[in-house]
Amino acid sequence: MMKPASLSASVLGLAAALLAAPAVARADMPTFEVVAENDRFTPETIEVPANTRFRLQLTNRNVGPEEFETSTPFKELVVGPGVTRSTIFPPLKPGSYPFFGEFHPDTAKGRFVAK
Ligand SMILES: [Cu+2]
Repeated sequence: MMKPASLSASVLGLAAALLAAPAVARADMPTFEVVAENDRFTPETIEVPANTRFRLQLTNRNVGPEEFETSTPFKELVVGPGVTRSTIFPPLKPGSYPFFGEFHPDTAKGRFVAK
């Protein structure tokens, strides 16, 4: 039987491990940065690892808001001017996945290429 002191130490250790785990997962997740500027996205082609969750981080340097959107998988990310936000994409099979800016559909276009 554990003494109370060692019991609470192991509970604390477990709590610390549970708290640490998501931070490690976040740090390990590949992150791709995109900038919206002059109503376009840079870069326009983003190579991502296939079958791997990844984070998209979007910084909006347009004068107005932008909405980053993909149809497959369906994702929307609305970002106000001067703001950076991120969203997580599910694992993608190898292929090309277009994205566009819903507020500037004629100019803000690009694609993820999963390899
Ligand atoms: Cu939308």
